[in-house]
Amino acid sequence: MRILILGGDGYLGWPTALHFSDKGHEVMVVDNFIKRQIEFENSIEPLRQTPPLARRVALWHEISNKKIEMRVGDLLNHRFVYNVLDEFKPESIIHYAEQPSAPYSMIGREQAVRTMHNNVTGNMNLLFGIQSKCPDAHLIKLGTMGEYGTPNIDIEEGYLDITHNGRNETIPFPKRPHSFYHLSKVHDTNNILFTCRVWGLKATDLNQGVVYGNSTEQVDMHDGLRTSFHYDEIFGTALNRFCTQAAIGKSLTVYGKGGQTRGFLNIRDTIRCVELASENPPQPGICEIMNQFTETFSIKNLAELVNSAAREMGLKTTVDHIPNPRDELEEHYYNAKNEKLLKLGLNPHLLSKQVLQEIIKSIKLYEHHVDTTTIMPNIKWRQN
Ligand code: USQ
Repeated sequence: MRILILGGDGYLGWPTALHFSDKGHEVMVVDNFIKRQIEFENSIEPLRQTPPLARRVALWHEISNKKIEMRVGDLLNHRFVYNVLDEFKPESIIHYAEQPSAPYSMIGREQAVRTMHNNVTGNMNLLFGIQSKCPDAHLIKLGTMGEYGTPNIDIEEGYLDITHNGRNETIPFPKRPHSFYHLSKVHDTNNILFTCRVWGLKATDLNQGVVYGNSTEQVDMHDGLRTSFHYDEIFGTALNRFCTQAAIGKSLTVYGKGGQTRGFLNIRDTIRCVELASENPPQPGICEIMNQFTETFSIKNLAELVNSAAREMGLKTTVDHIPNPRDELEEHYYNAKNEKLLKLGLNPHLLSKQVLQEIIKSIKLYEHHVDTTTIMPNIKWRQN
C-alpha cells in the first residue's frame, strides 16, 4: 500500500513509518516540526536529542535498503497538502500531525488558539484535500480517549444507541473533554463524521489512551533510529514521567488523589492498532471509531507499580501526592470499551514489572540528561 504518515517526525509517527516501511509498504512521511519548535520555545528537550528526521530516513535506507519518502511542510498550507496528496496518491493516510499536549493547550489564550488552529484547520485542509485529490483514500486519524472525559456511564466505542421518548437512534457518544487540546480532537471527530456522511469519505478515528515506552522492533535495530522520549510536564505522559522520576531517584508526582483512571497502551500496540485499522478500511461514507488502549489504571496504582518495580532495582523512590494543576475528577466511575481492535486481532503487550524495569533501565543510561527543572507542573488549568 501507499501509506502517508502525517507527523512522521513524532514520538509515534516515526516508529509507525519504520514499521510500515519494514513490511514492504511505500511510505511517505510529512512533518512541519512544530513539536520541536514548541520544545525550543519552552526550553524542553527530550531525554536524548532526537536525530533530525532526514538523518533517520537516510540511516533507515542504509540499514534496510528501504526508502521512506519525506516532505517538510505544514497542513495549514492547503496547497502543500493538495500537492502531497496529488503526488503520492496515498491509499491510507495516518494522521498524527497535531499538537499533542493537553498542558501546553492550557497555558493561556495564545497556546489554546494555536492548538485549535493547528489541529482543527490542519485536519480541515486534509479533509478537503482528500475529497479533491484522493477520495478513495482511508483516513486513519489519531483521536484520544480524553475526548470522552470521565462520564458516569460506560464509554462505548464512538457511538451510543439511545431510546428517547420511545424512538431509537444511534448518536455520536457525548463528549466532555478536559483540555483545549482534547477539545480540538472532538472538533476533528465532528468534522470527520460530517465529511464521511456528506462527501462519502472513509475514515477510522482511533481514540487512543496514554502511550508509554520507547522500544519497537525497528527502532531497536539502531540507536540512530530512536524516537523522541519526553518526561517534562508538557510532552511527558504519566507513565513515561513516572519511570523517569524513578530512574533519577525522585518521588513520583501523582496529581491530587490519583484516582484519575485512564486507558494505557504500549507504543508497540499503538503501531499494531494503526496497522489493523489500515488493513480494515470501512465502506465509503462510514467513520469507524475504535477505542485504542489495552488496560486501565488509576494514576495512583500506576505510580505504585512503578515505585515497587524501581525499589526492586535498588532505586530510592517514593510516591508523592502533589496539588493537582488540572481540573479533572480525582475519583470517578470508569468503564471504557475496547473490544473492536481486540476483535481485529490485537494481541496486547501488557504492563508488567519486567516492562517497567526495562523502561527504567533504558532511561537510567541517560539519567544525567534529565533536566529536573522541567518535571514539576507549573501549568494550571484555572487561570485564577
Ligand atoms: N498525571 C499525574 N502526574 C503526572 C502526569 C500526569 O498524576 O506527573 C495525571 C494527569 O493529571 C491525568 C493523567 O495522569 O489525570 C494522564 O495525564 P497524561 O499527561 O499522561 O495524559 P494527557 O494529558 O491526558 O495526554 C496524553 C497525551 C495526549 C493523549 C492522551 C490520551 O499527551 O496526546 O491524547 O494522553 S488520554 O489521556 O487517554 O486522553
